[in-house]
Amino acid sequence: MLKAHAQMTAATTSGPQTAVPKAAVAGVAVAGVAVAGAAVPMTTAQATVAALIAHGLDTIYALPGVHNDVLFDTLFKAADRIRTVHSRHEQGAAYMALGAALATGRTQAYCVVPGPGLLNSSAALLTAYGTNAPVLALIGHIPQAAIGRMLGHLHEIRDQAGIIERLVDHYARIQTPAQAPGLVAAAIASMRSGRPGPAALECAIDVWGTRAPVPPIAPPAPSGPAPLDEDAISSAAKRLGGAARPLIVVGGGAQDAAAEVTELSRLLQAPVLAFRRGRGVLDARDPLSVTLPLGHEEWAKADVVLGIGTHLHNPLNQWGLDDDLAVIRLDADPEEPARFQPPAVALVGDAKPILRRLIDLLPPHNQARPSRREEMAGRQAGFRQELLTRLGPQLGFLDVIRAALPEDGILVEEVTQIGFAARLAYPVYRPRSYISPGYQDNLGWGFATALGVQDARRDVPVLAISGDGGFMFTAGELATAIRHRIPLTTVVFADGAFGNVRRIQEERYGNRLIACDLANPDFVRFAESFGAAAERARTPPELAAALARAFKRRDGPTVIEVPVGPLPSPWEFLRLPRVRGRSRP
Ligand SMILES: Cc1ncc(C[n+]2csc(CCOP(=O)(O)OP(=O)(O)O)c2C)c(N)n1
Ligand SMILES: [Mg+2]
Repeated sequence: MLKAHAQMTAATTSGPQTAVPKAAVAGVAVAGVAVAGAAVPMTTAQATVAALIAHGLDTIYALPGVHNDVLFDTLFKAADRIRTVHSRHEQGAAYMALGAALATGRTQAYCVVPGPGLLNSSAALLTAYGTNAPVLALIGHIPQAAIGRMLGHLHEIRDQAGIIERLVDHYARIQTPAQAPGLVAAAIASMRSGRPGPAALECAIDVWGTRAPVPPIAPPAPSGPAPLDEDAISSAAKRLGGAARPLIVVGGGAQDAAAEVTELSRLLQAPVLAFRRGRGVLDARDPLSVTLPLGHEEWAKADVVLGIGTHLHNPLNQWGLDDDLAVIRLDADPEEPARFQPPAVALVGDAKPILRRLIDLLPPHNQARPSRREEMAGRQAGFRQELLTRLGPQLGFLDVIRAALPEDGILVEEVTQIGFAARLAYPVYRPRSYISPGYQDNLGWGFATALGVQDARRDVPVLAISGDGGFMFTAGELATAIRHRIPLTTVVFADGAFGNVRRIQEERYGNRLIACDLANPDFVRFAESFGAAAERARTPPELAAALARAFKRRDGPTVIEVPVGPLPSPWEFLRLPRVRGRSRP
C-alpha cells in the first residue's frame, strides 16, 4: 500500500536521520547554497540541496542531463558539503546509492533525468524496495506546464508519476522553491517510518531554477521513542519463555538489533536462522547461528518461532506450518505480520527497542534451559563436512575470501554459484557486512552496488563476487571506480555461461541448451584497459595471494578473474522440502 502521494503537500517536519551539519542550518550561505534563517529568495534547486544537506546527506550519486542542469550547477557550488559521484549509466548511480544505504543504514540519494534515466535506474529502485533501503530518487521532468500533454518533449514518458508510484511508497513532485524543503523532509521521514524503503521526488526542468522566498529549512526534529505494545510484548515473552524448542529467524529488519538478538538467543538457547539479509546479525562464530539447512531442521522441530524483520518466505511458503508451531512476528510494517496468515503475536515497530523490552520481560517466564552450544557446534561441524563434500570447489574459494577479508570487511554477493554457496557457508561476523539483493535476486546488481558500498565505507575493504554473466551488466562502471578512485575488489568467476540457467537446462530440459553460453572478454585486459589493477587466479591459493595484493591498494579498483568449470549445484541446500503439516500457496 502506498504510504503517501504527496504531490501537492509540503510537510515541514521529518523523522530521524544522521547528525545535522551545523553550518547547513545556521542561517548562513553554504558554499553558494543559501540556507535560510528567515524566508529568503532561493531557487528550487538551492532549497532542495540545502534540505538534503540539513538531513545529513553528504553524497549524491548521479548522471546529469539537461533536465537537471540547474540542480547540477547548484551541486557544483555546494561541492564542499555534498559530493556528486557520477556514474556511466543510471543503473550504476542508483545501485551505488543502494549499496551506500545498505552498508550504512543511512539515507542516500541519486539523481537522474526523466524517462529513460528513470527507467534505467528502475531495477535498482525495485531492489531498494525489496531490501527496504532508504534510497531517495531525484528525478527530472519535462516542463511543468507540458506534463501529461504528450507534446513530444525530450525524455517524455506517459504518466511518469504513475510509473514511479508503482515502484516506491512515497512520491511527490516539487513545484515551487518553498515546497522543496518540506517535500524533502517528508520523503526522508517516509523512508524511515513503517517499513523503510525508497522514495522519489520529481522536479520539472523549468522549476529547478525558479526563485522565490523559502521559509527556514529546519533540521529534522529528533523523534522520541515510539510507544511499545506492552501486552503484545508480554504475550511474546510468555510464549517464548515457555517454549521447549524456540527458534529465531532474522531478516534485513534485524540488522540494527544485533546485540538484542544475540542476548535473546542466549537466554532462550534458540538458534538464529539467517538466509540472505539477516546474515551477520548473530555472529557466525556462535554455534547457534545457522543458515538454511540447519534452520530447516530446527523449523521442523520448533514449537515457537520468532521472525524478526523477515518475510519468513522460505519457511512459510516451502517448509510448512501446523498447529504445533506458534509464529511470533516482529516487523516495522504493520501489514506484514498477517500477510501470509495471522501470527500468534504481532509486534510492530523497530526491532531494537521491542527486543530490549522483550528481554526485560522474559526472565520470569523463561524456563531453565540447558546449553545447546555443544550440540549445535557438533551439528555445525557435520554440516560443514557435508558442504565440503557436495560444494567443495565453492567452499575452497569462499574460505580464502573469508580469510582475506578482515572481521569488518564487507562481502557483496551476486546471483552466481559462489554467491549461492556464500549464503550457506560464508561466515558473517558483523551486521551490515554481508550485502545481498534479498528476494529480488536480480542478476547484475552486485558490482555497481558494491561500488556504492565501498564509496560509503572507505574505511574497510569491500569485496564483490560476480559471475561472468552478472559482472557484465554494469562492468562499464569500472570507469566510475577509476574516476572516483573507489578501491573495490571484484572477483569474477568466469565459467563462460549463465551457469545457473545452463545447469537447469541440462538437468530439467534434456540438455537443450539455449541462450546460456557467453562470449567473454579477457577480463584482465578489459579491466586493465580502464586503468584498474587486474590479475587472474586459477586456484584458491592463487586467489588468496591476489586478494592480499588487492586489499593493499586503496586508490583504485582491482578485478580478479577466476576461470572455473561447471560448479556443483547448491540447490539441494537451498530449496528444502516441506517438513510441517499444511503449506499454503
Ligand atoms: C535481472 C535478472 N535477469 C535474469 C535472471 C535469471 N538468472 C539467474 S542466475 C542467471 C545466470 C547467472 O550467470 P552468472 O552471473 O555467470 O553466474 P553463474 O551462474 O554462471 O555462476 C540468470 C540469467 C535474474 N536472476 N535476474
Ligand atoms: Mg557464469
